[in-house]
Amino acid sequence: MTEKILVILKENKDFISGEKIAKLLNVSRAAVWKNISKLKNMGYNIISVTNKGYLLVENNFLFNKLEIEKELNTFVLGKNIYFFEEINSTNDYAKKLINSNIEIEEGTLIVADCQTSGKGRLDRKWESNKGDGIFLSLILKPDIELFSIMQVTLLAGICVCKAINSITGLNAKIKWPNDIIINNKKVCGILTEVNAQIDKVSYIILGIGINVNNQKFDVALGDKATSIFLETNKNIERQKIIANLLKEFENNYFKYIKEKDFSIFLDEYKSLCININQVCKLIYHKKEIIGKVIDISPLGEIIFETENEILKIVSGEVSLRSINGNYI
Ligand code: BT5
Repeated sequence: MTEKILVILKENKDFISGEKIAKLLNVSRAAVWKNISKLKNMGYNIISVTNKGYLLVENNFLFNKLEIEKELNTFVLGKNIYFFEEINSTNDYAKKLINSNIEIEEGTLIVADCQTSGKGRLDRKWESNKGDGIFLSLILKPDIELFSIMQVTLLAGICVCKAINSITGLNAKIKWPNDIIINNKKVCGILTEVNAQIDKVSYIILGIGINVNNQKFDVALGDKATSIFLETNKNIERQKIIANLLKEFENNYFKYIKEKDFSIFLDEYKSLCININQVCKLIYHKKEIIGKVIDISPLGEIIFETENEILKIVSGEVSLRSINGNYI
């Protein structure tokens, strides 16, 4: 009911009485009052005036479960949301849910306003300050083989780029496999973790971190990171990006699961990928190899040409670095 009252308050630009809200929702005035108090505690600025009723002073930057639910227009993804003001890591929480006795629906979404131990790949740290970024994990249950997980990650990269670009007009690109880059700096990272039996996937945890309203970063990151705010000088409501991203991902993910074929997204991936035709250093099994990325295969591997051979490489413990400064 809290959400319904919020919608009514948002739709009314003038005061609306408790009685009218109660009538609209067919509930008691006491129930309205209780839920208005709940909204106030959540940070909504609601003015109450005797004989006039309630007026919501809009604050576009509140970020909570209600605001996310209100924006979402997906059918499956995000139907179940766990929201935290602070958590160690949304991916770790997803793991906890999967290992609990609760039945977890496909598309369950975990979102936090801040992470105390945000993780990157290989236990690297993901800077996750309060109020600035998107930290989310989606629990998926695709009927695919272990090898194909990488393709789900690549697909997510396409969708993050499209969501950022359509909302902001920026030109976000992908650094293979799944760093999202704007003007040579990292704006988003994706961490996919898996729960599998033999070679079949049981669950995928798709963790996505996007820098949205960050005005600065830890010195340790130097100038390797950027945010949408730093690139546009505008603050953006994070829930809008989440909604756009989930809609985009839902369309593509279910298409992918049906066809079990990444090649239908290959042209789009390649058009967003900054590595093609770049000479770079590949860090692979702790070895550094210099070569040129000549293409991306229909399975999503990079095709890497060195002096002596052509390698096909799947994502995993690989890192690509530009040697001519074209990207980080
Ligand atoms: C990633 O790892 O890029 C995956 C990041 C995934 C974060 C999300 S947030 C929600 C979910 N819950 C989690 O706990 N994690 C996921 P990797 O490719 O290993 O990159 C990590 C490197 O990126 C670090 O070593 C830093 O150099 C850099 N980095 C750290 N924080 C950053 C930030 N906020 N913005 C840009 N770069 C960052």
